[in-house]
Amino acid sequence: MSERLEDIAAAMVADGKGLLAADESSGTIKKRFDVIGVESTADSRRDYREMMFRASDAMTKYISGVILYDETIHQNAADGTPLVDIIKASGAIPGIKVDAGAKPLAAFPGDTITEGLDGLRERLAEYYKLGARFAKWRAVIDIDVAKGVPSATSIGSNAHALARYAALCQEAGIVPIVEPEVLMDGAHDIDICYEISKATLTKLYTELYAARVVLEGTILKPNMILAGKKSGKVSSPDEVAEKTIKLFRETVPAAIGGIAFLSGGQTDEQATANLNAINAIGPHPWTLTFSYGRALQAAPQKAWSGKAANVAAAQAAFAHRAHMNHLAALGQWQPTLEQAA
Ligand code: 5MM
Repeated sequence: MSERLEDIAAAMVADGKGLLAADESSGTIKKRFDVIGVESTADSRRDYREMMFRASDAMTKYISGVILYDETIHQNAADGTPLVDIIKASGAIPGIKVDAGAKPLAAFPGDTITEGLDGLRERLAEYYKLGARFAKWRAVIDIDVAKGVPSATSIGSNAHALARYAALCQEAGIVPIVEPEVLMDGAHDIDICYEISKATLTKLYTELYAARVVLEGTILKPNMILAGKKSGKVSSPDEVAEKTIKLFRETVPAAIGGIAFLSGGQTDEQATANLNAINAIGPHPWTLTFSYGRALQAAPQKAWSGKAANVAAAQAAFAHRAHMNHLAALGQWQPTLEQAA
């Protein structure tokens, strides 16, 4: 494959394929394993991820790339094959999470700043040698209007960090996924999500221009525009699609390599239905696909439950969700396909 940043970015969103976000940090994967009653050890994490990367039906047809965690990019499969080689053999591109997580922003209670810039140039050089051709950095923007969260300082600091990260990635020959996640956990309505996302994306692209980031060699990983979970409202796919695309037309340059949404705590089927509705009202200036963590993995995690005997069933569950999201990335998904399965 070409090593030009814009070609890597284009391949990440091509043909209705999308990204598998398997970059849960140790704390997050433990929480996921707790739910299915599996102890989180280096071996159980390896077995679980190996199960997905060897799901050849899902990987070859629907997955363009995998976002890995530092531990995983160094791990070998049970038979000694590097996990990165299994991903590459399926035709998917290995990627790596390089942020060090969201930490409290001093003097701004309720706001966070994502850390990890120190030493990043050296870490990127190492990840490139290990096979990573794209990276991910996630900024977390919570919404609590009554408490003045997010502050303009939080949005500005996170956008600036994303731009510094993106410039370092491109210097290293690595495509940066820029992920400014406006959380859907709050009690806010869809219009507040729209306004906060608008402020975030506007600031993000101002900072990316200022940092001389080549937009064609970037992928945006955004939240969809929808009502917060605690609002008691579930935004319909048509409303999500209309508001998400309206916002992107106002704020996201057509030049970027593509858009790959996060699922953010939506149910599996919501994440698919909303992506489908977004693509069904196209054509759009960008290719829009998925970069889901929970909405791709919840079903296979449950099916697997830590047992080798369940590997085939878990791989089938993963293939099904990946297939549904592939169709949604093409605007060709229908709810009846879920029932049929
Ligand atoms: C897979 O989860 C990722 C890592 O999260 P932590 O660093 O908090 O452990 C996360 O960044 C993920 O890539 C994105 O949020 C998208 O995942 P979802 O589940 O929202 O689709």
